[in-house]
Amino acid sequence: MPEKQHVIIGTAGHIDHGKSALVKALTGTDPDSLPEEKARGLTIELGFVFLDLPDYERQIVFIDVPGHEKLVKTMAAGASHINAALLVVAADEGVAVQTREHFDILRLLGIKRGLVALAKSDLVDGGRLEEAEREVRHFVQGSFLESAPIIPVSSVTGEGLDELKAALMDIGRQVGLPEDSGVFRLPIDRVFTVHGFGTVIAGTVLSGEIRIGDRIEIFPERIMAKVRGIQVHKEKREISGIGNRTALNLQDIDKDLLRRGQCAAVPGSLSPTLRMDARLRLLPSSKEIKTRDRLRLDIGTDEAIARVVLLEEERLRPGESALVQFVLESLGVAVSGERFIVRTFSPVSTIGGGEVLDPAAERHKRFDAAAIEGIRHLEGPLEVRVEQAFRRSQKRSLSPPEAALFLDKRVQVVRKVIGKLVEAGKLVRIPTEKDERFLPADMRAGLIKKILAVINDYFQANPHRPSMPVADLRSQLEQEADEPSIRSAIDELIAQRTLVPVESGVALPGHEAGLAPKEQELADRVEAIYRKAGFEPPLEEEVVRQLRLRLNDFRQLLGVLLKEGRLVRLDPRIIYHRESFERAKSLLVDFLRLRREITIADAKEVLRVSRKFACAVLEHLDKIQVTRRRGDIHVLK
Ligand SMILES: Nc1nc2c(ncn2[C@@H]2O[C@H](COP(=O)(O)OP(=O)(O)OP(=O)(O)O)[C@@H](O)[C@H]2O)c(=O)[nH]1
Ligand SMILES: [Mg+2]
Repeated sequence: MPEKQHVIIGTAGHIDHGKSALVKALTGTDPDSLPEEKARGLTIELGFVFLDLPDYERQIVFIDVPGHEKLVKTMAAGASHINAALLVVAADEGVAVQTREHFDILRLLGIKRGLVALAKSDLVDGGRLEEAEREVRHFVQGSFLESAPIIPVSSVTGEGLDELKAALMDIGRQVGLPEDSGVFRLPIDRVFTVHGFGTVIAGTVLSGEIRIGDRIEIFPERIMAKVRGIQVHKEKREISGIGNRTALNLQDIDKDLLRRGQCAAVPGSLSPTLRMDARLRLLPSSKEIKTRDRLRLDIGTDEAIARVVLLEEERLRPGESALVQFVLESLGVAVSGERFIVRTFSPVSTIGGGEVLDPAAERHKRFDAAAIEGIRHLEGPLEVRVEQAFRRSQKRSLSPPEAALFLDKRVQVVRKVIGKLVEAGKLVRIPTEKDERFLPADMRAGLIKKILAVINDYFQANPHRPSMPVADLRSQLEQEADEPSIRSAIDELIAQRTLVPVESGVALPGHEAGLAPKEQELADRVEAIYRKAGFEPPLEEEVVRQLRLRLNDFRQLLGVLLKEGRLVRLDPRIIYHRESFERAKSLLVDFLRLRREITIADAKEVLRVSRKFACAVLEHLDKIQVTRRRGDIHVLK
């Protein structure tokens, strides 16, 4: 049987106004299941009750919340992901303190649908009922409940229950599926053990799907677990998905590690953080707040304690909104666009709420115009948000799935926008072996500039080096960009012929290894020694000793002299001055023209050198293909 789409309806309202009694009257099940709740006649924990209507195409699920003033945190957790609200107001008492507070919370959470039950109608006469109805109508003016039905009901006599049920079914039909990022996420609202079944977590699947055997990660603690079983509405399932109230039986996990407020999700898909950027709106009934105030931040099913940093104001007044950064006292998780509630630390009252814009923010300086502009972009249209996702990643390229995770959007949707941004010249594609990544075009331009500056500096400092090793370049740019971005920028510069590849490095075109004046002078002295030595040059060690050079310096000079062709290496031990070699070559070639062939003994005689040198010169002539060896003789080629 295919799963009916769940419609999750949260109760709200002042203590003792009849929320739980109403849920029981509608469903036959008492949401207050704890002995303590029954004994005290009040709700302490969230109650989850299904309303079974066989002919209805959807499945209504109630989340019954406590009305007690000390349990607003539990109410906020219960209301965090509901599709519609059932605001319960007792007809005899009318709008009371937590009626207001719960209603504020529903509005701050962005709940769009619902209705009002005017409860305990059996306790009042018609006149009072009308009065109460007028009061409620006035109370909900200008809100999502402005034109919602207000239905008098009695859980004792059953009056109005059918009408209420019909109205709830109507609302249920209007509830569409939420936008799905495709990445499984379930904020935990209940943890329990079932005999013979093990540890179970339950909550509403907010995105994606979950199957038996899947691995999940519990955030923010980053505990890994495996799904052993799935239940939806008390029945076993192989799979559950978005919008469904779902219980997951977990393997390899201790119940003591689990609590309401954690979030089960695809491993690696959330970023536990101490900093979140957000838009915060204060209720008109709030008092003024200032930066560093300590607040309670209710996000998802969790409550965190945080300091608020006002990024663009000195103080925030009632009814106003501003960009803020929350600095949490312990790690938390959220997704982009997630709603939250803010309550004062002590005494506790609900003062505002808003929307998370950057769920894993950097630290910002207050009044930093660039940072504020960046956060504001995250409130903009999707195209602006996608671009900002790349921009905020601080010189690091991102893959489309990474950007989609940050924005809590489907990868396909984000990919499309990326395509447009590339076309508009705002993003640059960075191909890698595994995937493709993207970088904002201006950051890429900055990186290219930086690369050229680093290379220029390098050749200023090392004029005799033929190239700058790519590894050196990378290590100097580590702070500037990630590896794929650097590699792709270098490739691009090579393709443009702004750089030339040389062995394992790069050089500027036309770069000739040159020497500083002082080194030049030393090189001249080295060259002079070889020139003067003619056909019987000294060994390298002798030159080093004679000029009192350091071996490394000498090698560098020698490298330049050989590269420039002022000296010629004949074999590992013998180096000739170019002029000496040319002279030796022409003497031997003359001899060959006359005699057609030459032996080592002949060469010894012609050049008047020892066998070692004669041999080296002849072999080098073979090597540069002036001559060719045939047994013991060499002939012209
Ligand atoms: N006469 C009458 N009494 C009711 C009705 N509904 C609830 N009550 C009584 O009101 C008291 C409180 O009812 P609950 O349903 O527990 O109230 P609640 O809103 O769930 O209270 P909390 O969960 O603690 O916020 C109980 O004693 C109920 O019997 C009703 O329609 N008529
Ligand atoms: Mg109750």
